[in-house]
Amino acid sequence: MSAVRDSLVEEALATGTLKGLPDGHFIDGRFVASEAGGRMESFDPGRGAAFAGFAAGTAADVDAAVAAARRALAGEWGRATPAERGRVLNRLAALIRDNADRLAVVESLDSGKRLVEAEGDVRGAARAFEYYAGAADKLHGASIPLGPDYVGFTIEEPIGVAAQIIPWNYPLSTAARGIAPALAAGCAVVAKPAEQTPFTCLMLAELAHRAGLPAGVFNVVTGTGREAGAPLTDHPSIDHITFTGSVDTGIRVMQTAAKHVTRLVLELGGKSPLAVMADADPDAALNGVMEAIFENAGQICSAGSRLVIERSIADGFIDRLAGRMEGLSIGHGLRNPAIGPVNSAAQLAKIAGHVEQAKAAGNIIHAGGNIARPSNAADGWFFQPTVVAARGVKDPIVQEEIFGPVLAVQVVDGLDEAIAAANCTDYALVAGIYTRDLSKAYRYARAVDAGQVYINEYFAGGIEVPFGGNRKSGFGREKGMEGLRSYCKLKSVVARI
Ligand code: TXE
Repeated sequence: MSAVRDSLVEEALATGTLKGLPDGHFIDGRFVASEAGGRMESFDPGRGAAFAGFAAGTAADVDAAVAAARRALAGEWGRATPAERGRVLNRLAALIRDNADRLAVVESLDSGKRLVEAEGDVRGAARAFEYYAGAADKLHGASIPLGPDYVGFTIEEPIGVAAQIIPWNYPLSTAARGIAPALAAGCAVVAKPAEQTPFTCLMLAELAHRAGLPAGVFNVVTGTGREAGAPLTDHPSIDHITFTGSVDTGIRVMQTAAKHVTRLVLELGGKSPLAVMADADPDAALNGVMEAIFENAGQICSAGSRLVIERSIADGFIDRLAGRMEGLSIGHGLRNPAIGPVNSAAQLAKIAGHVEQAKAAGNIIHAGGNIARPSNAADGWFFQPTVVAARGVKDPIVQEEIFGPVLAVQVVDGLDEAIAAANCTDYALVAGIYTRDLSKAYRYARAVDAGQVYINEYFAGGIEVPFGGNRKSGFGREKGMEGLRSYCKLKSVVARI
């Protein structure tokens, strides 16, 4: 139990906001207002009401942030040794832990997610900085054997200024998983958090500064995608873009990046299958399926949003699933219910639209299916945990990312059909399987197109494990040592001796 956290939760629930939220962009080591003076508001999804204002940035603020990042690279940060960079990141990890309560409460209030999940995200963010702190001075090149008359080797150089476009579903953790390796590699960063959730990224930048990061190394410009995000990705002085968001915006970012031949990592959506085979441990599989789709009310790129289940166990499993869902509490994220709100009115309308379309097409709804209005948070944005039977592989409920607590069920016969069902969408981010037969599990892992496969525990692993997608889910990898290399440019040096 933490008294600090409890008093922050009480303050937020009683007053509808929190005192001391960061205000302004964070540019060159300090908070500054928008050059054009613009402001916008962030909403508490649990109440469906605005709780704080923040700076609405434009191209002028982006220019200032990119210029600060360039200066920082040319200054002491560019000369820091990898070990010195690692020490700063370790201090930042410690500061994140020292400020964990405040970060978690702000994250929950801003994004709507349950406080326990926000606390997990904060721990994950600290862990990301700790992991890459340890990696900063282990980023070796290779020596290349060319015979007695040559010396050949490679150097991993920082790519330069890295832009980070961050979504609203995991504001702090997405920022951390991109910014930590960028700083470890020696880059400078300009981050643009989602306009729905700007605050924890600003808090992170301030903590980084307190940890000893020189001014200008980590800048944050808040505002909309159109006014602040687009000028950032279109900036000629940006060397790399990490974008996490929708496929449509990802395509736009890629087109913009092409103009300047800017490197990019795209982490887009998913429609990830979770196969449950007849021989699976039924309780572990049930818990796994629930967590895969209901964590963060289903607003996860890697959510297990399709249950692919063997016919012989399908009816009993779906009955148990529907039974478990009836008892789930829904409410304000800071009250730690089983399911929190979705992030915005627009997202709620999108989810409801998909489910209404399925109902109209005749899909059977096994559970949920409607907007929820919990008695203690009636004006918030909530959707019931929902299970929908799919009508074949072409069904939109199977093909389209809903990004909400809606599980589509595909019934199959045997492993080959499970693999075919898993591979039936344009997305290829994650796939999971529950089975006691390891040979089946590995065959599935080989045959599905996905950036990562989870066997008998969905979301297994952490910052150590590379993460990213194929096809419409994007390309490039974050996390792990692969994530660090995303922020490096490789130089080969060969000498005749
Ligand atoms: O995404 P956008 P939205 C999916 C999910 C969701 C849908 C729409 O299905 O329902 O996308 O969400 C910034 N140039 N995911 O509209 O537009 C924007 O300000 C540069 C999946 O919120 O992709 C925000 O910071 N940046 C996903 C970020 O892009 C631009 C996470 C994401 O917003 C921009 C979120 C532009 N032209 C949504 N336009 C995942 N992969 O986890 C917007 N942005």
